[in-house]
Amino acid sequence: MFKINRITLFFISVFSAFFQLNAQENLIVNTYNRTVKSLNGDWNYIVDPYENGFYNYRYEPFENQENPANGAFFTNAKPKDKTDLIEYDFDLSDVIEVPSDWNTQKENLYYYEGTVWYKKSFDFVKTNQTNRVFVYFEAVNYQADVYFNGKKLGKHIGGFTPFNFEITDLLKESDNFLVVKVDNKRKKEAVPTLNTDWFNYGGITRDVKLIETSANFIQDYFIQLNPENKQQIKGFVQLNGTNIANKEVFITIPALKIKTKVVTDAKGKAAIALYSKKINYWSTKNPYLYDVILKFGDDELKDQIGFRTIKTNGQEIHLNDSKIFLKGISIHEESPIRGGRGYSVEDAQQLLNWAKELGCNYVRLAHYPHNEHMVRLADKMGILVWEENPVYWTIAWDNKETYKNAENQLSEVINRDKNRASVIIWSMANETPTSEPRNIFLTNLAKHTRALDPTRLISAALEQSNYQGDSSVRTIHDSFADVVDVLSFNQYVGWYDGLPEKCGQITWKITQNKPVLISEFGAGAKVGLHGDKLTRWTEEYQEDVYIQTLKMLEGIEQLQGFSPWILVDFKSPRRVLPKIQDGYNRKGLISEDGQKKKAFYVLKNFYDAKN
Ligand code: GCB
Repeated sequence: MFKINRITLFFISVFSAFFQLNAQENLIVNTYNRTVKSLNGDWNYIVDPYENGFYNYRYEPFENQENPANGAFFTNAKPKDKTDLIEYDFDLSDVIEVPSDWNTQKENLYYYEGTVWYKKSFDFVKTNQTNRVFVYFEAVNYQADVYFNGKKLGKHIGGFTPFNFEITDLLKESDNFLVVKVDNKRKKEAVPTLNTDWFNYGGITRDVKLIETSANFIQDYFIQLNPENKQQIKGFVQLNGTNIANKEVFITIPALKIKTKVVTDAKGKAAIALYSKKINYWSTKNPYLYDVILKFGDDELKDQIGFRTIKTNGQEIHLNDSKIFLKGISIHEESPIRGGRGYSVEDAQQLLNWAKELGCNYVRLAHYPHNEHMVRLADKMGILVWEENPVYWTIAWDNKETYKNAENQLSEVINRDKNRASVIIWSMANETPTSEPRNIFLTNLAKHTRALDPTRLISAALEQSNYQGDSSVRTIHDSFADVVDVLSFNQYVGWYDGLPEKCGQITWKITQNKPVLISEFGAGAKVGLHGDKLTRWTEEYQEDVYIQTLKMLEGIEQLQGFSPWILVDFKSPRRVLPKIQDGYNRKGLISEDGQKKKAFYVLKNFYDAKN
């Protein structure tokens, strides 16, 4: 029915490859302190399980055709007269709230995995004609194909990291329409893969913003303490625009009386090196944030940045050269207020308040990058953070695209959060089975991370095993342990591995001379279910697992902290036991409706007693 010539196809694919690269390389940081207009709120949506709005009846993508037919949803077409045949209409379709997942907003979409089209219309008057405008998505799960006023801007893969596209040349003062095809189908070769233990929420799950910038502007900067010299603040600033070579950028930190000028190179980048002997170091007890102001021409950008070092020293972890024990808890990004995917400041505040109440100085954000509110609040609250890439369980280790995807998602979270003092550990993966291709995959990720960010530690939640075949002695036998800075692993003695009393029979022989963090331990309990401590799912069983595990872990000489599994019960389609799980993983110390279980207090007492 439709013919398209090869040259057109070629140009379209070159163009979309370019735009994909663009999305990650031109990420605009610090959208909190820029001129933005929110596109949150009601969007029209169309559920499209057959992807009828994307492919024609020969299963050829409409977007590869010179004149996309009226069936292509991204054209947002309307009948021109009464004879016109158009079989969809965004404006007559129902609305859905952005940000938020579709699963908990629309009952009939609870388990839906597939394509949903989103459309938002808006007017926009630029404050200055020469200004540029970008559309910025904090996260869309999992694949987003983005179109603006009928033109493709690009696509983004990965459900938990931000991306932006420029729309300056396509923008009108009125009747703009932004269309996003959101597809959350799980795939074997994706990151994460088919199999996880969390809910695959679909949708535009975080904020959408229009960012207005000058023609040439400050796109990115990295301003952190030099781990090798605590009197030096180091990094770079990167400009964006056509006139960015050899330009002056002023950096001011008023409280340190620093006012400095750097000059950009041909690519608009300049190295930063600032000195002060009077830095008030950021720490868990003193989460001091400095106002940092960057100025380039008319463009002025502020941030609040903490300065601290994080290093390992033999078997210890040092924050500002002092040993610190990480009193942690693992957290999934679910809203403790509404249920469903968490996205708001209030969600983040509630989760981190609970962590504080538990006595934590550290949280593990599992198993994927959480929203930016979390790390910004952690900065203010003095909570250390482990951030994780969603390389989970059985990834397609041999697939080059899978690697690229994992690396890209990791780069995006590092880009977003590299100025947050709270973030101390980048985690490459969780519970991945050892094999040669997996070791290469993870080692390459670690190399990439170190090149992007030499100021933080690298880890991964590994698995433990029997020492020389003896199940009463446990060890870490994994060559990736040689690559990480901090040796972390999950262990479930007392839950998946025997009964709680088994903790008393196990000793640990960890041979690596590195700090050890237990990234997970725990047990399931239904809040309000009571019984003796050998009855599964009771609060008493879970409480006993905590008591026994804490005793057992004292036997690990290198132990520098832990993040038990998990702060709050969370949704997982793997958890089907009626009356107990009902779709929830019950290992939370707090139920999904905010009730604390007995084990909460065991851990709290332990943390309160530990300085
Ligand atoms: C694990 C996983 C975590 C699961 C947990 C469990 O080891 O890392 O994602 O939810 O166990 O509850 O089984």
